[in-house]
Amino acid sequence: MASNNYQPKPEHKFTFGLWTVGNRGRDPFGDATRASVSPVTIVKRLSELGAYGVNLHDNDLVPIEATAAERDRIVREFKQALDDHGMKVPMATTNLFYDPVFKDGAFTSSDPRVRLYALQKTMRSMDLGAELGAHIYVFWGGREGAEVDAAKDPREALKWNREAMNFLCEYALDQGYDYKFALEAKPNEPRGDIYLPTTGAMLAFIATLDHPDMVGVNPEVGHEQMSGLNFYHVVAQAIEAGKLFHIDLNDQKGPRFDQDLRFGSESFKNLFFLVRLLESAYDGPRHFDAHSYRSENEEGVWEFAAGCMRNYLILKEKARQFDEDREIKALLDEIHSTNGDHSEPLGRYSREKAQKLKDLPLDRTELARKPLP
Ligand code: GLT
Ligand code: MN
Ligand code: MN
Repeated sequence: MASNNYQPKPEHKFTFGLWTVGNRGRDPFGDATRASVSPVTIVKRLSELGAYGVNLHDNDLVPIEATAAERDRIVREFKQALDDHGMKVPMATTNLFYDPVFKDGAFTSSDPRVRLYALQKTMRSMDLGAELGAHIYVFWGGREGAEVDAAKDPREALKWNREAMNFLCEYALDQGYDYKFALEAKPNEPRGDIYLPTTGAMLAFIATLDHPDMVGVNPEVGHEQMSGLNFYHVVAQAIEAGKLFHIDLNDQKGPRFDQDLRFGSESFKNLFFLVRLLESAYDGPRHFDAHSYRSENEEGVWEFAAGCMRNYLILKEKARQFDEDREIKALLDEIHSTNGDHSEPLGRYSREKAQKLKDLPLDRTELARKPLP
């Protein structure tokens, strides 16, 4: 039955970053266009909209210069708000890009002391995330890159990055934290080029780590589209590899700067297939890393957040209709039909099988004649 009720509910597992709904509309060319919203208010407003939880960087909640006592008070009040509104923090991450100390990277800075500071900051932030109940830890290395390739050998940078990931996996295990790490790729911005620019590159990197099972990916719609890729295919590969640990949903107008647009505002067809895939093969949070437009005032931020969830639910409903449509089913059956001939899986190689296959009468002209609907 078609549903006109696209009301989000916690069971849909929709989440937002404190940095997304808290975004004040700043961009490289212009200052903030609205006031900041406190994390406690964000928790309250998002729960009223039907969200499941909020995600955060360490410094979205605790200012970088806060004393230990201030930190404890902020965290206590925030936990109270989570309890009061039945909201979760499924994912946490570290801000390794805002402070000037990270101007040449965090885990890949040329300065070993900066690399150590990045590790120290991440361990403390992992403690915070664990305290808030997070089980997914995201790494977005926005500053891990270069403008000037003469200054740093990318092979060195990769080694430093790997050392950091291995160390932090051990730290999580040692502390008994139940974290899965999710690596988020982006091809550029804020760096001229960011190392490990795509989710595919991340998957190859993960295979070289000491604890590959603990580490997966956090693909973002806009970031892969910046590289001109088909996001649906990117996510399908991550799922097939058992590596989709988190996902950042938004939208983007083609390969240009990172736009973080409202989910489902541009790429209808690609996101339709994405939602259809997620609904059948992904159980984790649906995180919106989308920023309301700087022309919005504070009320507009909540309308924007509601719009992201609504668009997801509309696409989910369309996916259901697609899967139940008898005409579509018949077409798919026709495409996949082989009259039963040779439809068994290829299976493992054997010399006999290879010989049999070489002798098989396959008429390419006749095969090419089969029309596809
Ligand atoms: C930053 C970035 C996002 C990342 C966040 C996690 S921070 O806003 O643009 O894509 O997901 O660090
Ligand atoms: Mn993101
Ligand atoms: Mn983005």
